Amino acid sequence: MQRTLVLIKPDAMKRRLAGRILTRLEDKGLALVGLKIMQVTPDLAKQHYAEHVAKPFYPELEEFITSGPVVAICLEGPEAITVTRGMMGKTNGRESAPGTIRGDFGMSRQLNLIHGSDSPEASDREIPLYFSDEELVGSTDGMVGTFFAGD
Ligand code: IDP
Repeated sequence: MQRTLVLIKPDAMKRRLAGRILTRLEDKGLALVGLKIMQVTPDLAKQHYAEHVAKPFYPELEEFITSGPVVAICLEGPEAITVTRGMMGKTNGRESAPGTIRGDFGMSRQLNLIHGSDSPEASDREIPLYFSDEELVGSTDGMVGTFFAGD
């Protein structure tokens, strides 16, 4: 069982796509274990995108990710990181396959609607940037655990 950090980015919020994106992830079978709407600060942006801070596109990326609220989501499921990345599609919406979130809803490399952790190391680092332990529920008990039984 894996957890991943997803952000519904400000462009998707402005376009009122949050519900449709969340529905896709839930329809797939990923379990919501954390969910909130929040404003990313410049400090948080620098922590989140630490690997990109020195890149030429970083100032624009920070401006974008702090330009309005995001929905922060922690999802859980078997291979949740790879499953979510597959559903997102490639970074650039123009290169993203139809059927993926970025492929179906976007034409931009930067305004690409959704973030998802790209490795277990990334999710271990990113989830605590957005959620305290108290804000995450356990999904391995009760209904959600039953849903994944047998995998
Ligand atoms: P990912 O979100 O598909 O994992 P990363 O390479 O980690 O892609 O880049 C983080 C985010 O930075 C992207 O989702 C996108 O919003 C933005 N970005 C990436 N590359 C560029 C670029 O070349 N120009 C402008 N923005 C970029």
